Amino acid sequence: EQQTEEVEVFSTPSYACQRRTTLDNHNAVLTDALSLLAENAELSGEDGRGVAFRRAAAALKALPLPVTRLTQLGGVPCLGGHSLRVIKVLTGIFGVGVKTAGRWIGEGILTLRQLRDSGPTLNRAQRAGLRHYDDLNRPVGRAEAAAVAAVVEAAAGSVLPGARVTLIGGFRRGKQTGHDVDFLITHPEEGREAGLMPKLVSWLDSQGFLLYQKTNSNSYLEAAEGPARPASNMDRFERCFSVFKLPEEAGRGGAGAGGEGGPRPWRAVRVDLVVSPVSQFAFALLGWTGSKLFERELRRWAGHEMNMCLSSHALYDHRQSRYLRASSEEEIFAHLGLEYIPPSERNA
Ligand code: DGT
Ligand code: MG
Repeated sequence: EQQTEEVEVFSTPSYACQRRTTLDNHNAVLTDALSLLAENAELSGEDGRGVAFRRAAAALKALPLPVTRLTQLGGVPCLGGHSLRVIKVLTGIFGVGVKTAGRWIGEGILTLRQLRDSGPTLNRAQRAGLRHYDDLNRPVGRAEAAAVAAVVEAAAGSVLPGARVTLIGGFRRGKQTGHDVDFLITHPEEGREAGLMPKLVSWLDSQGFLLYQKTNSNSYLEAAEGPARPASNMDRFERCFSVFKLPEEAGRGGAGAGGEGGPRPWRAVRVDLVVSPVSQFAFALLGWTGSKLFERELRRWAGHEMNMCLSSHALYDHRQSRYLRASSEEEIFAHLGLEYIPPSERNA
């Protein structure tokens, strides 16, 4: 699902004769799928399309690593046309990555309709993704984010009075639209937040706000992990990936109309919920506000320039061999020897 691990963006020369292509193919799933498309095209006499697929397959064959994200393929030639479009439509489904898309193409599934009809076994996330495909590929606006915020605040206030809900991600940086809405939830009294997520989720579910949810429980233990691994940017907070069923209000109308049945009273919206203990709140806030590149550069600065390890949980100083505490983002920037940059200026 969503992680901020480093991914290489490939750049490849256009002609196969400019590239060195060995027998080591790191993208066999995709290249097999594309070769199959090429064969089909050739068999039905569409030689042009056949060659296009063969070129696309060859470009992928030359890559030094497996592709994990579509965004890596920006610099790969010959993938501009039909090949990329097919992969794009399929990976546009929430819960479907390049690997799954490649497997389906290999099975002859090129469109959402074929996927719906021929039905390989989909997991829960993919079923939700396919069912709400249009909604989930339509940007979420600020008004919708505010409406989700109201729901999450009601939920948190109801299951843990005093809980604080903060809008994070792109909307905190002032973006007008987003692919999802992200929230960080904490409680001013350390420890009170423990076990909050399951309660939150069951409240939301009981009120009919959830179309899909997957909850991961907290597994971060500072003492147990020690400084050896704090740089890991995979979070160990209680976290919930979900799809909300957001009622469309009259005021926001219009945009929500979709599907065969005409205007609908609700739309599906991706929502990420994260719960952090208040002692880690500033780190979580900084780590989840983004942008992704800004976060990556913060960690790079911390490591290379300060000999520190920054994560969404903590900041470890290797020189002093200790964790540096902070209760605000300002303090973390100060620890890092950086001028404070507000969220609206972190849109790197
Ligand atoms: P969007 O939703 O496409 O408008 O853009 P953002 O900036 O809201 O991006 P999003 O929602 O993918 O993630 C929000 C921020 O949270 C992102 O800038 C980096 C951070 N983030 C996302 N997933 C993870 C994760 O698994 N671990 C950590 N530590 N941070 C994450
Ligand atoms: Mg977001």
